[in-house]
Amino acid sequence: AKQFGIDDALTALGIKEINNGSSTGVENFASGSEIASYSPVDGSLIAKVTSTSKEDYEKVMEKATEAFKFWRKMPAPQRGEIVRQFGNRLRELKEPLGKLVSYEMGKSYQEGLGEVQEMIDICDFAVGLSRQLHGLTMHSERPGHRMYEQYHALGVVGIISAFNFPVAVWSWNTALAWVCGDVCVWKPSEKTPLCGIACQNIAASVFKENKLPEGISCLINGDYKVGELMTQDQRIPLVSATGSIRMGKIVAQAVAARLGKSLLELGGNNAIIVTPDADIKMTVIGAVFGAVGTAGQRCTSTRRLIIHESIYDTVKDALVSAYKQLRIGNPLDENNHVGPLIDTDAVALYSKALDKVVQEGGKVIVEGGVLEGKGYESGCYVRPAIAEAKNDFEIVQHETFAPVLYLLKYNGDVENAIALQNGVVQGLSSAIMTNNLREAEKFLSVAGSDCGIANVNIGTSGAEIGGAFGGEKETGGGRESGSDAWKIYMRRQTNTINYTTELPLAQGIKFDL
Ligand code: UN1
Repeated sequence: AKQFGIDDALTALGIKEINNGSSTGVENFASGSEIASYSPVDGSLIAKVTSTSKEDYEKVMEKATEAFKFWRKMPAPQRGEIVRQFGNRLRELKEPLGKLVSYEMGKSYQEGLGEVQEMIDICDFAVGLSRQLHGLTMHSERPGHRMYEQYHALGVVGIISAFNFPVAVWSWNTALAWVCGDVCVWKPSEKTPLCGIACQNIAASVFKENKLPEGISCLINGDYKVGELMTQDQRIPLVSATGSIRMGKIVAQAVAARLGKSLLELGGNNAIIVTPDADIKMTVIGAVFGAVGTAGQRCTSTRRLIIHESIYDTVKDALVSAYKQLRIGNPLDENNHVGPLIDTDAVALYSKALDKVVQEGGKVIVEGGVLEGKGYESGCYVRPAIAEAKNDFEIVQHETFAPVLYLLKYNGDVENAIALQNGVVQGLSSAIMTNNLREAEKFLSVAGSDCGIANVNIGTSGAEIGGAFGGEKETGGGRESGSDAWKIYMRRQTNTINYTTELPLAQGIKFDL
């Protein structure tokens, strides 16, 4: 991995050191089985990571629970100061971390840097937030009484994240949770464990420099069984999980069985509606980036284009010629647009989807296929494909985490397009391309898009951290990142204070002794 400076990046992130010691953020706790991390870029083994055993997990939880008792009492703006330092450390390490993300996950280096930028942005947001954890005050119905609400730290927050945003999604959760006074236990995807270790090293160094206890940031490694330790753990009041709908249903039920809270950010089936009033050039840029960026492995990736029949052929032709320009190859080489899929299992799902759409009566108009030969030895590089399809095809209803774009045709009013767009079980991101105010407002109205994200003249992916991120229906209903998403990381308390010498009851109830 000498090429593109990967070795230097690993050294800068302290990956080498951690391998012979702890991966938990707690000294010398790591005794389970091994997880091997292979790069989809060139197929080579980057490193092996020890997965967390049940005994280790217990030790982590003890440390975390202890650390919480300290951390919750530190004034929130002081916690913000720690997050500010963490954000600055990320600024210093943006390039090596962006490179590791690209190498371990396979997204382009530019997108790897973008992901680290999202981490920096959420830190800045959290620093400001640390002085704004506001509750409301209310007027009491009783004389001489005051009522208000306050937000207190919740406890140990469990974070389960996916391979596709191996560092940013953790930071959206953890930066907010930290300023809220919580401590975090993070299980990154077993497909990107080194990104987890790199982040944990960065966080641990900042906590250590500030002489703060271990356990404010904890890392555990492993597959779903390790995740289960958290979902079933009564000591974890909130589990935030990002991943497939299948995983989310399991997590939600396990957490609900003990009446804990879960924050779910699950699959999407995101569409762009292209109306007769769309700017075609903008549509093509938005759709192509949305469909092939991150090799179609964002939960916000564009899966469906719903195009009005009057401009269908124009849009289709423009897309076909845009796809011809795409360069597929090593994502660390800035000349390439599309990198590999995460692993060969993902490649198999991609191939299956293309077979399935044809079986169901669809027509492939930009051929897919798995690339072979020099530079493609990992077996993870595929050609982005486009198929003409129908919304009710089973495969179209399903989220395939790969660069496969389905073209759907609508006629008549934009309402018909909205019905197609909403006609899936997922509800994450959506967009309309139009210069027609009526169409745009219909799309944004209560009878419009049913998604958590609805954009006008922007594609479906690439949301900024300032807004709340997440979606409806089987996307899970959770909101992370900006706006008031912080509230789920805290517990709300309503306080009524009587400063008189009487004890009047609410609702005018008389109870005289
Ligand atoms: C994800 O794919 O899980 O909006 C997150 C976007 C990114 C985040 C995607 N900011 O595409």
